[in-house]
Amino acid sequence: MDIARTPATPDGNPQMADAAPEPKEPPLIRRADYRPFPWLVPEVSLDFRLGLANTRVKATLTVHRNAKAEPNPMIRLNGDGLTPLEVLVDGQPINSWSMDGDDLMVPLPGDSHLLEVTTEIDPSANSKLMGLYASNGMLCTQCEAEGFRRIVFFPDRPDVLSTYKVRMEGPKDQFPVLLSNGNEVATGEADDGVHWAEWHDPWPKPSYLFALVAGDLVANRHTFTTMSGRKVDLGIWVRDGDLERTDHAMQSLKHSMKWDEETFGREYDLDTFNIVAVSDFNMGAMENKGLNIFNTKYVLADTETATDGDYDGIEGVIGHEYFHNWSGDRVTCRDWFQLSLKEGFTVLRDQLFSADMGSEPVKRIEDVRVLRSVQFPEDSGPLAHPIRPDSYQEISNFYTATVYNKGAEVIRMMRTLAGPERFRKGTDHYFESHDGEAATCEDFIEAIEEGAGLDLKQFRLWYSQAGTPKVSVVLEHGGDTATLILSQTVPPTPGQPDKKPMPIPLKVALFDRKTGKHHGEQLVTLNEAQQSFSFTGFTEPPVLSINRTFSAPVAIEREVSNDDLVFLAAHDDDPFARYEAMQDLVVRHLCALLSGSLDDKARDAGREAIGAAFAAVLGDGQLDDLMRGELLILPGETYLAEQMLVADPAAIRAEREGLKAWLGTRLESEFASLHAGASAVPTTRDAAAKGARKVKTQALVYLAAGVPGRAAEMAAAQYDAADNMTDRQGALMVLTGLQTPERTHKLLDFYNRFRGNALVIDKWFALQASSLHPSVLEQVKALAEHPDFTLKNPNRVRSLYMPFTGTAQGFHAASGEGYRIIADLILALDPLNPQTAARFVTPLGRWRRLEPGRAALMRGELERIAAAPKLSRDTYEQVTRSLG
Ligand code: B3K
Ligand code: ZN
Repeated sequence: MDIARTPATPDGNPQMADAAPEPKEPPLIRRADYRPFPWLVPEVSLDFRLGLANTRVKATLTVHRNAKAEPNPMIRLNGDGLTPLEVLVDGQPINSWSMDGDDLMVPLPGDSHLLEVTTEIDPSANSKLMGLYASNGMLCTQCEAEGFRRIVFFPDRPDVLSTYKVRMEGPKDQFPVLLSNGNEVATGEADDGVHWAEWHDPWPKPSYLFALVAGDLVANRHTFTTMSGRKVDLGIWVRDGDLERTDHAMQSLKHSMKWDEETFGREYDLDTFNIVAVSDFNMGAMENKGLNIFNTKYVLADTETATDGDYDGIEGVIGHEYFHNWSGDRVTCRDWFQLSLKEGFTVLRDQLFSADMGSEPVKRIEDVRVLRSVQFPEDSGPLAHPIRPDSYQEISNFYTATVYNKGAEVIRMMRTLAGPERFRKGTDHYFESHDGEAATCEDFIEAIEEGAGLDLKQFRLWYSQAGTPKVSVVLEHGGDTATLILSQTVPPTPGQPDKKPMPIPLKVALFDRKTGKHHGEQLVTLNEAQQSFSFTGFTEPPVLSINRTFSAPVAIEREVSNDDLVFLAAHDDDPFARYEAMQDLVVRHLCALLSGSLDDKARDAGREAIGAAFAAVLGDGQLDDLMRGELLILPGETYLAEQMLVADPAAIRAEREGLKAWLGTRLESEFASLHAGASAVPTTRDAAAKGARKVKTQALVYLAAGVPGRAAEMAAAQYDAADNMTDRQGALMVLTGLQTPERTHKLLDFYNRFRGNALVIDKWFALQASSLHPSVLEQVKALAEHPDFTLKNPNRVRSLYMPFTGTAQGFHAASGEGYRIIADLILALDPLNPQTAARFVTPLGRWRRLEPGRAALMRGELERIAAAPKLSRDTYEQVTRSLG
């Protein structure tokens, strides 16, 4: 059996045509129901006659009975909104086919057949941006996870691997460039201005990696010589005016290719590697074999229009998609439950790559910040799931921070346990033993066990248990021995009330208070519910530094004094631990304030401790500015909310802003001189200049909270002097949060300056929608009416509404209007683009952790969405899970 959708009615018959159709519950797909597909499809040939509004596709499939599967006299070819125009078996038209829902069922009597199916589609009407769609006059595809079935009928599942031959023809003036996977093997001209191209991809792949692009594009072309001396033609394809903004992407691609050879021994395997940038795209990018398709956001950059963060994002995403060539394409997933096999591993690979290209500790801090602000809340909310989920209704909903980022953390722990060299032996073994296969997470774990020589029996729980483990830490001291007593609990999550203890590798160091030095870092692994570890040679109680480099994705709970945290913030030789001590200091202070447990005196003492730690960071001549910038970032509101059972977003905002204002006032001259010093650094792309830009805006952020008048002047001056987008955006961000006439002037200037540049106008929307300004809600409503706003472009939708979901005074307005705005958006967007609509359900799912007034309002909006007559599977699943 297929990983079957359960039948529409209990007896498996289609519903009666004259009965009013009940809105039906989408079937639950279960990991345990996996069965191999009864047919192998070794070869596929696709013939496209391209048109924006009408594309005709003929698919020719060679099929053989799969000896390893239960025999089935029918072949199920998945479809989504398709009608078969013609079905041929072994060259003969047949009419014995039938439809089962959207799927085409074709009887196949023998062991081997040639199957030909023709369909016709309208790419210009495809607003879901899944399958073949039109974007700005070009045609492009997105097939992962289940978009191929919107192009042709096919066994659209990742364990059916085929070699693809693609022929496409279309009007040359409209589509001068015709691209697909693999290598171009032939081109030619037909009559009436029509031309054609044939591409052949020799590597067997699942349908989700198919890609086609046709349009009026130009390329930045380079070559790369692989480690075995093969020359690869590289092309980054964009619209005419965008060519000069592709150099950073090209550099990033070459660095990725070299890095994967050096670090993982992986060489590229085709003669051509193409990247195409499209402006209408549901996510960041897609790793189609030999033809990556990218959101323009992750390709286009120059100093004037892209921030340092954008540059880093491009490098990371180019790396990520390129690395998929091995971790995803050469070795793919058996079924979608195994998604973390390729995504978790590839995120780890891109994280290691970015760390090697820039600052390792800063990259680690950034990655942990994302994990804590996005994945931890997911793990503690209604949508919690293990990195290898057990069931889903719509797989698009499982491209999550858990599968991606926690997945990467889990594999990173294997690397920490094995050490980098042995881990590399493990990954070599994985690639060698599963090349050309559709593998499982279990295959990966076994390969690491064998190759790296690890026992991961208990470690497998990280794949099956959801929830962020809590580790409570006590350090006792007696004689010359320090004893570390660790205990763990993994909290219950939906469908998983009881959890088992998991192996938790923690890097620890014990510092001597007097010398400020530690006695060597050690790796301890907590395997049981509770365990103790002893360390001798300490005549005085040492200071504990734990979970250094964030060696395990857990929440540490411990009693620790402000003095110890200040000590670690100043002395720890692990930069991550230093950052962690600063964060801890602030988190503890703000949580205590919010719980009402601090009197004025205790509050002042807490502030002084934080102020002293900040002053030390500001005055530390040894620190580079990139790291200094990290140490100066306060824990985010989401992370703070995560520390509380029930949160009041307005109170969190008020206390956090209060602390910022206090720091801005107390350290006004330090921040001002930091700003002045950083402003003198010339604009280049090197790390020092990048660090200067980072702390420059950080200084403004604190000053804006403490001395808004002075900050407004400085920000306006920074804006006017800016010769790069990092400074300009930073200054405008600060101004947008202030109530000053400069706010309006600079917002207008920014809009007029960059009008027509979609990616920069996205920033203009995002800056206003995320601002600290008290009227953010009114501003977002007005921006939704702006002529440049459209629901059709996912980047634009995300740029307005995603930042808004982070605003305490907007999204969390006590009236509930912010929640209503997002619910209205979901209802309006769902019929057009369900995948993007469903992403906005997550922020509404936090109601259980909010104070009762807001919780009721939020829940009410979820109920309103749930009651809508026709919801996509995507939104339906997220809303029902969120209501719980
Ligand atoms: N594999 C794609 C994501 C596809 C998402 C489909 N809903 C990009 C990536 O993770 O590399
Ligand atoms: Zn990926």
